[in-house]
Amino acid sequence: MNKAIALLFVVASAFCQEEQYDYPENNQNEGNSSLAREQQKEDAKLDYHTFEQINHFLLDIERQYNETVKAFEIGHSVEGRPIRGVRISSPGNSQGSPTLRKPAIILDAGMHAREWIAPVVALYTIQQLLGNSSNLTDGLDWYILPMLNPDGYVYSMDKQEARLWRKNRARSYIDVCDGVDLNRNFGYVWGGPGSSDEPCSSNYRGPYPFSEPEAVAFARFVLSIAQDVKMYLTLHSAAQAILYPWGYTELVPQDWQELDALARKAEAAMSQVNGTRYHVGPTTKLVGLGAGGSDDWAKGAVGIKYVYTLELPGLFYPERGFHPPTETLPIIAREAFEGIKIFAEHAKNKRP
Ligand code: 0X9
Ligand code: ZN
Repeated sequence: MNKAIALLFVVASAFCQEEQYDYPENNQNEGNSSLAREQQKEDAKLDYHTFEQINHFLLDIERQYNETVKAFEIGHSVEGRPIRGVRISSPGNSQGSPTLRKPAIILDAGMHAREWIAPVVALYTIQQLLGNSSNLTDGLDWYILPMLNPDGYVYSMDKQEARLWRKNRARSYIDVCDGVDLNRNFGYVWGGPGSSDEPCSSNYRGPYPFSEPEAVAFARFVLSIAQDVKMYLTLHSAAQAILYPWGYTELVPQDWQELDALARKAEAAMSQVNGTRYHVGPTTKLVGLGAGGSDDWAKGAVGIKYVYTLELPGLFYPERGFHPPTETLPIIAREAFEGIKIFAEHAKNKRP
């Protein structure tokens, strides 16, 4: 385990000391309504997905909800896999007319290969948004990209020795080590502290900013819709925390109090599900420095005000930090979705 990751584990497990992750047999907040029972049945089916399943899901959901969902492709990975997303937008949306444009929110996952829980939550979010009871798509356009690093993900699923792979699969022809950490490759204060110039490091930032096609594809996509985007949420694991910028410095942005207040509101809602508490704070304070992240770039370079990295849990089960047992997935997903709802409500009120 490299030093940065080891530190993350030490720091995060220190934070998590008095926080037991209790998986309940019956969630008391659910009540007994038939809707809740239906939801519980659906949730019980949650499982990890292969890359093919994720793609299949996106295309399938587009077919099923063709009024609301549009699948799109932002580019390809090093090994040529498509990087896809869906736009979820209630009918009546009005591309084109500036007066009718809606605010937008971007949610991504899968930038780090081994963090398998993140795409599970992204797909769960899509399902919930399309469910009967959601009005979160009225007045808000969603762009959800569940798998930004398909090569790394496939590699981490292919063989047991690669289970903890984090980076993409860029080939190094000079060195012995492959892969770039996509969350150190973004071009805002690229090369700063908490990123490595050593190809064998799991925090290797790449040879230059935006050297990786996955990061370029995502950045171009964000820029193409930037004027509508009010919020960017990026799903990672497993520090059980809501992080806001900066990751490149110990300083905080001038509007940090607004970011902090909203994150605490989201965390309060998340903790209602099952009592799980998430840490809230600036990246550097909670998990240490890490320059070149997509979050810093989204805020610093693109100017999106509300930017959060949601670190899902995993450390409550230390030997399987990146692989929470399947039966805990419904709770993790529900907790995350409660937070995402709070964030989205806030984004909705921000006009483009
Ligand atoms: O280090 C990271 O990239 C993220 N933690 S993880 O354990 N999922 O790898 C945190 C990202 C926070 N943001 C920045 N460092 N910019
Ligand atoms: Zn991560």
